[in-house]
Order: sequence, then structure tokens, then C-alpha cells
Amino acid sequence: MTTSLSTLQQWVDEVAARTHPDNIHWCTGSDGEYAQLIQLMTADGTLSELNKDEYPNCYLHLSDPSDVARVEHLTYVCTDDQEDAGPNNNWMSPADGHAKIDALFDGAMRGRTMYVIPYCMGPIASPYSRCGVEITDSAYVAVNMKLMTRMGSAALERIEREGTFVRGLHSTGDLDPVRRFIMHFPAELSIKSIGSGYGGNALLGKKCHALRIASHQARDEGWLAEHMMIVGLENPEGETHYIACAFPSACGKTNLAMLIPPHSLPGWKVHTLGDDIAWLHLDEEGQLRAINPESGYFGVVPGTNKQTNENAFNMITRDTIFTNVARTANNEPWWEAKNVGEPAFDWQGREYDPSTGKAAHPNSRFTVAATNNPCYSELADAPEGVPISAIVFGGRRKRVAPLVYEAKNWKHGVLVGASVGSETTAAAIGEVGVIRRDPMAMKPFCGYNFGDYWKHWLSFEERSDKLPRIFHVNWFRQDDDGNFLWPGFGENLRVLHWIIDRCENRIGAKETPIGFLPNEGDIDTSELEISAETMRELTSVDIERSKIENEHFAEYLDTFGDRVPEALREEQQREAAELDKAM
Ligand code: OXD
Ligand code: MN
Repeated sequence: MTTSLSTLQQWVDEVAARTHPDNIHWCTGSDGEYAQLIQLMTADGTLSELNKDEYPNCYLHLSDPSDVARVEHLTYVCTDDQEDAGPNNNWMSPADGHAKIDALFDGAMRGRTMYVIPYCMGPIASPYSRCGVEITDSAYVAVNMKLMTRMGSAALERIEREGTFVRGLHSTGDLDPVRRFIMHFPAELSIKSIGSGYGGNALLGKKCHALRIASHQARDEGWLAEHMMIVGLENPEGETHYIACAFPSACGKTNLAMLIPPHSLPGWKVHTLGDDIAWLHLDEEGQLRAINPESGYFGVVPGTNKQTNENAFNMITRDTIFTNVARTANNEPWWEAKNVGEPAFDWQGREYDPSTGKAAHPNSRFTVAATNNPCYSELADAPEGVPISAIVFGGRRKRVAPLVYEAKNWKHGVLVGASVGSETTAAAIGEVGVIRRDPMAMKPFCGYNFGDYWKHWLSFEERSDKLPRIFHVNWFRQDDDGNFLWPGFGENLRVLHWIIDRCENRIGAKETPIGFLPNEGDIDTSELEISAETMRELTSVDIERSKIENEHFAEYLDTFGDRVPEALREEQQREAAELDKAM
């Protein structure tokens, strides 16, 4: 056995000695293994099979009602120096973190099978990819990892070759929230998670590895691990631009990644690379290139219908694991705004009673392999990734942020990203709809001090003169009666079209203190019922509100003390001065 495999074996032995599983199963990632695990879980009630005719190979999992979302308040980054984790993370020293969580792992797998899951984040043949091994006592996690990552023998071979991997240890424990922790040890490339079986807490390849640990690794190695979807937009002339968009959780990254061009933009095609995470590297020519470390989707189900995301709606009619949706009398999955069928049983398996709330949990999810997506890009497995033309930040804002604007330059773009604010959603436990700062949509996911993270972002300017342009979008502007001003979904391509035209220097824009905004008429609104007045509102700057935003952001920066890079402070102050001048 080579060193890396014996290192792995040694770790597996250590974990087994602490957790006492009844059996150990090394996952190969084969289809036969998947079928066998599904069978096991339908037999023990972890999964139930959905209507075979309408939803072939689809299963429903109902989680513990206390375990339905990410738990940011129980998520820790463990570094020697608390300042390295930053005010953006909960902190414990590595020694305290290990001691606290190891005690919970003692005997945690008694009576259970321990699954050893080797996986590769990113195309197996890509130099940008990184491997990990998750040890878990959840067969549900094992099948989800098969759908979400390149899992199994090929990953194990790569681990053997490279001699390094991220170690993720997970147990569902007793699901008691007081014994639930998700801990990260970036210096050791390791993760320990106990007490939750839910997605982002338990599928350790996703948020824990591909964002928190990877962002840390990326800073040391000179790349970026970001909460971004990646999409290729092909125009009727056959030219494709790839853009990477960072929006907070449950703000429409999946819908945008799979959008269907509106009738008024004939000949456009969309190629999905990823819907949640991008790893971005500068190549030898200074071009920023992206890979999606994942190979499946763990998407929010409610709201998915033929109008909002027909590709996703169709994609999840087969080979899908649903978590916490409702069911119809005909045993089909059901969720709010599905627009077909009626719920008979809610997400807790009870007979549906509208007085007890929503039928599907607002954070109910689908897990499905990316290959089910009819517009999955042919380049999704390309080892060199795709060249990125534009980076787009966005949030869910009723007011303030215009539909779209372009940052003045890279440094200003870092300010634009750092000052993203958004209304919270059901993706994490906590109040929904309150505005919180979510820089680069990474608040829950940056594995180190945001001050150092912004410095890292700023450093790219010195390393390349071919960096993508940076934009900000807001699909969620509302009028005084709470109606959305912009139709969103497929129509968002009109805005992306403007963004591409800007990248290609094909179109002018008006310069304002917050960036470049579209000139009147430059966003194509043909066939849309939207007045010129509304478009003016969507594409203008509210100077007073923007000034208040800028001031709030300055106060937020203060919470990072002297870790805030001087250049970011200067940029914030420069924008403040420009806003003052415009008052
Ligand atoms: C997700 C999230 O599941 O961001 O992608 O919460
Ligand atoms: Mn996400």
C-alpha cells in the first residue's frame, strides 16, 4: 500500500476505534452500490419510493424536524489565532474544538455502518481539482455524495497518486441540536461534523470542503473558492461567454444557471457549468478560469415550476432524492408553487392541514446528478475549466440596488462584492427576510478573516491585466405595494446580454458614483410588459439611500479593525465622496 493509502487506512482505523461502527463500507461509487444503498434505506424507512411511473428512481427523505437547514451558529473555524478566523466566523482553538467534538464521536457509530467515501471536487483530470474523503455513518450522505461529487474508485486513485486529501468526519449522532457542531480545522485540512444529517452540515464535500477549507487553501495557493454559479451564454453568432455569479443562498443561482432564453432573444443558448460553487484560477496568460468542484445539484425545491425553471422542473422527474417535500395522494412529490397537483401529506409525513403551515419545508431540497440537466455544459469536465468574462454579485434587496451596474475597475469591484447585503432566506436556521451583510455571498462560507479575504481578492489586480469585469445585479426590487419591478427568471438573460455587451466594449453606459449603469433603452425590453418609467427606476441610482448603504458598510468594515486592507477603505471613502458630490 502506498503512503497516502496507508495514511487513509490509519485514519479510518483511528476513527473506527473511537466511534465503534458495526461495519465499515468503502464506497466505490458504482451504480450497483447506489442501488444497494437505496434499497437498504427504503427497507429501513430512511427513504420512501415515489410514484414509479411519474417519478422513476425518485425517493423521499423526511429529516428530523429540528434538522432542516444549515446551522451557522454551530459552525466553527478552529485556528490557533482567533484573529485568523475573523469576526465573520465562530471560533474555537483547534485543541478545544477537537476535545469538544471528539467526545461526541465516542461510540457514536455503534450499531451503524461506517461509510468511507473518497471523492474528487472538480473534474478528475483537472490540476485545479482537490480530493477528500468523508467518513460518515449515514447511507443518505453516501448516496447524496454519489450524486454531488465524483465519488469512488477514480478519486481514490487520485488520492493515492497525490498523497493528500481533505479529511471529513461526520456522524448524525443523536440529532439533538445541543450536541450538533460543524468544525473546520483549515491548517489540518480537516472537518468534523456531528448531530445533523442535513445537506450543508453533512455532505462535507460541499460547503465545508469546497468553500470553507478550500477558501483557506486558495488564499495560500493564489486562487479563489467562491459561492458562485457558472454559466455559459452562447449568442446567435455562436460566441460563448462564461460568467460567474455570487448570490447568497436561495437567491436564484440554480434558476439563473439553467435559464431558458425568452422568445424575444431567439438563437441564444445556455450551458450550465455549476449552480453553487466556483473555483477560480489564473492561467499562465492571466485569464481567470473556473471549474465547478461539484457534479450535482442540491437545490431548493419550492418555487420550481415550468415558468421559473423548466429545465430543473423536468430534470427532477427522475433519478432524484427529495428531502422534506410534501406528497400528493398519488405519491408524487409536491411543493409550494409547483403549480400542479395537491398535497396530501406534509414534509413531516402528516396528513396535510393548511392550518399547520406550508406543505413542503421552505428549505426542502432536491439532489440530482448534473448529467440530468438538459443544458449541462460539454465543458463541465474540461480539466482547464472555462474562461470567465464577468463576475456578477447580487443580493435580494427590495430597495436601493439598481437592476444592474458595473464596477469602475477591479478594486471598485471588490468593494461592490464586499458590500453585498441581502435579505436572509430559509437556507439557514434563523429569521427570514432581515438584511444582513453577506460579502461576496460568502458570509457563512469564508474559512478565514474577511479582512484577509478582501486583501486576497485585491491582490489579483497585481497578477493579471486580463481580469473579468465585475457587476452587481438585483432581480428583487419591489414597488411600494410589494410587487416585483423586474420579471426575473428567463428574462434575466436580457440583463446578462447587457453585461456581455459591456465586456466586449460594444455598448456605452452612464457613469454614476456607484458604477456604470445602463443607458435608457440599452436593456432590451421587447415583448415585456414593463413601462419606460419602471425601467428608469430600475436603472437609476438613489443617491441618498446609496450614501446610507455606504455608511453602513463603513461601520461594518470597522468590525474587522486593522485587518481591513487600506485599499478597500480608500475605495469606500472615494465612493462616499462621490456620493456627497452628487447630493
Ligand atoms: C446551499 C446553501 O445549500 O447555500 O447551497 O445553503
Ligand atoms: Mn449555496
